[in-house]
Amino acid sequence: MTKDTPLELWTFATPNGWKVSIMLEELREAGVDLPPVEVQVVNIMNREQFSEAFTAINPNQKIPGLVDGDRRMMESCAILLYLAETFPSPLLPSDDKRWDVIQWVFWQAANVGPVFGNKLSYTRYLSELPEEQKAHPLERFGNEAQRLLRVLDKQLEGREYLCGDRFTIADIASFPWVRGWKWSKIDITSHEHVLAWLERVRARPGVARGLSYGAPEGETDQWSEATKKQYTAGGASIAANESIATGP
Ligand SMILES: N[C@@H](CCC(=O)N[C@@H](CS)C(=O)NCC(=O)O)C(=O)O
Repeated sequence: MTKDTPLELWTFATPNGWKVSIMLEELREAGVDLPPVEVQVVNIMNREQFSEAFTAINPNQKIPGLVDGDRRMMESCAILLYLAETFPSPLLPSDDKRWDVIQWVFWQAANVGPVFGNKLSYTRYLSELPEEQKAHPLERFGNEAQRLLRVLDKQLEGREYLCGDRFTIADIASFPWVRGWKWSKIDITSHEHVLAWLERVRARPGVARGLSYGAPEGETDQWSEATKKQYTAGGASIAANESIATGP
């Protein structure tokens, strides 16, 4: 890769997409001289995640994807690690502390993402399903989300950020999912350290710029009713869960 070879970010305005846009902006904040970044919008509401071009980058057909010269990357947390290794900064420490960060990144990927995502799906998108069929998953994912919030709250007690007094990719991984708590109807209001951390992270200029990727003008923190409708309709078709075997 030369420094002028653009990085291509294939993304959409969702929590997993924002992880990477926040990362790019936080790298800039950390003083990293990034190559040019080209953003390719993959409109998942229009099923563009199934296109041939995107599938060649991410065979799992879910945003985000990243292209850096010959390197193609899928999975938001793998992309965070890739960017952190490629462009060294305090976002991933180089000493033993990196293992604290890496384990919290994996914690997000294996727990917060799937659990918050499933809770969101049953809360907002599966309106066709009879209530009695939704009761069990809503209870299961709702309870598990609360357990994860208790873990997060405990970890944040006495710490500014997840792994200490420095903002890292561990914070970037969890923040976009937790901040969407009103949309997923996962009540975070009893978790005081989580609330304070959300505010602290949201106040960072790099985070603010990262969240603006793909968000309609003026809707970074609060979607309009029209945008909510659009996401509800798009989410419903995604949650219908047509398999890779059935194609687009
Ligand atoms: N584990 C993946 C999850 C990616 C993911 O679920 N992306 C969603 C948007 S947040 C998506 O593309 N959904 C479209 C679909 O499921 O068809 C990651 O972290 O990158």
